[in-house]
Amino acid sequence: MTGKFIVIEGLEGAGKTTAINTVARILKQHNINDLQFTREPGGTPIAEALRDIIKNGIDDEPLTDKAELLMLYAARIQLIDNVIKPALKLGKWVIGDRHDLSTQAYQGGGRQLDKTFIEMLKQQVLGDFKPDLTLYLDIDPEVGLMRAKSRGELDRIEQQSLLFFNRIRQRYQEIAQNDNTIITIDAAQTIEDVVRQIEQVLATWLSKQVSNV
Ligand code: T5A
Repeated sequence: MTGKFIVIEGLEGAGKTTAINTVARILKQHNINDLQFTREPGGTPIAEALRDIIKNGIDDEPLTDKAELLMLYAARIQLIDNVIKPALKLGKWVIGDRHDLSTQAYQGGGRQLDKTFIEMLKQQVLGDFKPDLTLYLDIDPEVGLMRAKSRGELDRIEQQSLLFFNRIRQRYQEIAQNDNTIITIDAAQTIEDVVRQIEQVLATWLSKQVSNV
């Protein structure tokens, strides 16, 4: 039996780390122990090198929006082909810290890159590969960035304007509304309530997977 691919999405400081730990704990409670964790961009040596460039740039050279987009897809396909697909084939369950939805939201919504161009790249690079389930942690960017800031310096993307992050949130919400593999979690709640909501949502989803077998 092949594994499943579950992705956690959301703005900076939405609480993805807590959500990932919660998902892993619940899967283990359901005797799903063979887990593979990934993060994007990153997760292979080449993808991690690209992550560093995407997050920090190199010297003062401006990184164009299109180059950023292409690097994200280069990193993603390295991860999918070398880590995610082999893991799923072995029956492992993969828990992803971000995936393609981030590109739709950040590069599509935030950077306002052409939708047709992104869609064409997505089709060429990913084909019909997509997560089985995405938990989208919805947070007001002002709250999320404040949480992220409290941990230290902000990177190249985190230094963008609030308007940029509001556009990202709007795109996340639009896509989530129209895709029934994406479940929205209210990330403005206390950590305990976020954990409880994820527990409920995942238990329901898992019971449907069992009844579909
Ligand atoms: N990117 C990525 C793109 O532009 N396009 C893409 O296609 C992809 C894949 C990745 C950057 O790349 C961009 C998006 C990002 O800018 P990253 O370092 O992985 O960089 O950034 P994030 O994924 O945003 O990581 P963060 O660590 O900033 O966000 P998290 O993981 O959501 O935050 P987390 O869980 O560490 O929580 C932050 C703090 O808030 C507290 C936590 O304890 C922690 O201190 N917290 C709460 N506090 C109160 N109430 C709650 N409910 C809380 N939940 C967490």
